[in-house]
This record gives sequence, C-alpha cells and structure tokens, in this order.
Amino acid sequence: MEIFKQILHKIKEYDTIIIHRHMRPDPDALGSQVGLKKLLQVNFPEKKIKVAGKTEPTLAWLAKMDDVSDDDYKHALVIVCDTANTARIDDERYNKGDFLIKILVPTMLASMIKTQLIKKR
Ligand SMILES: [Mn+2]
Repeated sequence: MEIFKQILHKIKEYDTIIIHRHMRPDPDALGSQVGLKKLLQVNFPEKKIKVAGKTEPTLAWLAKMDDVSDDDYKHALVIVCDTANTARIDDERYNKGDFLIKILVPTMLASMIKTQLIKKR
C-alpha cells in the first residue's frame, strides 16, 4: 500500500525519530508507541529513537518514557500513535519536529489504519 511506502521512506530519511501518543496513556497507547520504537531500533540500529510523554506511574512496569530534549526535535521525524485529536497528544513539542506522521488505529477496526502525513517545512 502506498501510504506504508511513504512512511518507510520518511523513516529512512531521518536520523532522529520521536514517537508520541495520547495523554494519560492506556496499554494500547504504550504498546503502539514502544512497540514501534523497538521495531525501528531492530531495523535501524544507527538511528536515535525516543518515546515522548509522561511516564504513567500505574503502567511504569510496562514502559518508561525517554528524556527528550528540545534539541532532539531539530531535524527529527515525529510519529504520533493512537491519538485522535492533537489536543490530546502528550508533550506539545510534537509540533517542533521537521516532519509529522499521525497514525490512528481505531480499536475496533485495526485493519483500517488511518494515517496522515503532514509536511512541516
Ligand atoms: Mn489509547
């Protein structure tokens, strides 16, 4: 599918990738965010890949977030997982990257992946 090729092309283009998800994360938000980080780390070990947002204390056993500096956003690809509207994205710096990809997988329709590629600059 064309959109997956476009996403892969963007992933290959950037050395730094920062992955966000919604505020007050549930396990599916953390699973998509951290799962994507692990998948990218295995396939692109030379890239800097970080997960952004607050560590949810009740789910800290599942995943802890990385320290992401403002500098990390320079020339970074930002990918947002599991978040329907921008107001709910955890860490408003998602907008500070060079390019933004928003991936939304509706819980009941996992096969229908809705994705937006948003050109930043
Ligand atoms: Mn969720």
